[in-house]
Amino acid sequence: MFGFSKSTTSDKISNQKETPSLFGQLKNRLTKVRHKLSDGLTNLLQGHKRIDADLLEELETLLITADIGMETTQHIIKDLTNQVQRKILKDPQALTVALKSLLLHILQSSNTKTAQPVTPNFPQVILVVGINGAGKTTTIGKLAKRLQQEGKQVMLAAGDTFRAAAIEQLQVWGERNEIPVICQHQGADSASVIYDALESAIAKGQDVLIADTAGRLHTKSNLMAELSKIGRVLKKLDPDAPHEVLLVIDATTRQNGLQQALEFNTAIPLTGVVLTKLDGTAKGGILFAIADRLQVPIRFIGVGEKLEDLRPFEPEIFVDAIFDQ
Ligand SMILES: Nc1nc2c(ncn2[C@@H]2O[C@H](COP(=O)(O)OP(=O)(O)OP(=O)(O)O)[C@@H](O)[C@H]2O)c(=O)[nH]1
Ligand SMILES: [Mg+2]
Repeated sequence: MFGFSKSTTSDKISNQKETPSLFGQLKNRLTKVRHKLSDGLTNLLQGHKRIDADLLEELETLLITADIGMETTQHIIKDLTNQVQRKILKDPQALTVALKSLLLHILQSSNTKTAQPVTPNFPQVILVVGINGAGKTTTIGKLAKRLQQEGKQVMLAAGDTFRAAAIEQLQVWGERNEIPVICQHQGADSASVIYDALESAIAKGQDVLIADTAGRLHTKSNLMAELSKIGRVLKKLDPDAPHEVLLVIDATTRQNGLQQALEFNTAIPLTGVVLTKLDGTAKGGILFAIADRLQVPIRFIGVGEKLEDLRPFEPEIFVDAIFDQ
């Protein structure tokens, strides 16, 4: 049993350093991301003897096609141009180092800690939101297991009352892993299910409550309003809840992911992002666009369907894994 105490300020979602072998695995899983950014940059540099307007323009195109997004790309190019003008950045080879450092800075500057419950013995409430099929329920399963392995008492709220199968999916998973799941019938009010779950989690002295929600399109205002309601209702029991609002984004959705993040953030302020399916065809740039535009930390990345494939996000390891040759 871990010496976990509710009065400590330690993160309940821990961000432990990953081992070197995991770095290797991460590198392999991020093949597509690496191909686009790192190999793309190497190819680009081979064609240029010095840093000029052409090179910077080609770099701009590369970053945009890697899904980094127009605004973030422009910030990066502006900064690099400035370094060239001030003669800090002289040769093309140094460009990789400068770019890596700018990308890392974007990820680090948005990297805040997870909020903890203020009221003693109250659970940390993690609300998980996102569009259909992004990987919310899978992420909850992986996260719950991870927290359980750290010695925490975890409870789940089956807040996706839209799909009947969603409630059962969570119930079956909960039974198998001995994690209690609070649910009602299909069609029940999601906010009421999550409210009941928090009441129960408080009564039972749970450490963490993770609430699932139905997948919804960020463009549907009535569905987005439901999320605001969940936030309001939780505050009746704990004014600080939810402590963490995690937006799960499928990394293969490309630039649309940024739009999703902006809309969800308006409905309920996000405190973190989980980027799933980075092992697929994703180019990964969206991660930088979200961190830069929203100033919200990436908490976890999904690089596969197995339990261990949900990794706490470490900016340095991630950037190194992308650029390591
Ligand atoms: N390759 C890969 N697949 C993933 C990852 N995360 C989730 N998936 C898969 O994505 C699919 C959808 O996952 P769910 O967790 O059901 O998604 P959801 O957001 O809960 O979906 P709805 O409840 O329908 O909105 C499943 O087949 C998962 O196995 C990942 O990091 N990599
Ligand atoms: Mg789901």
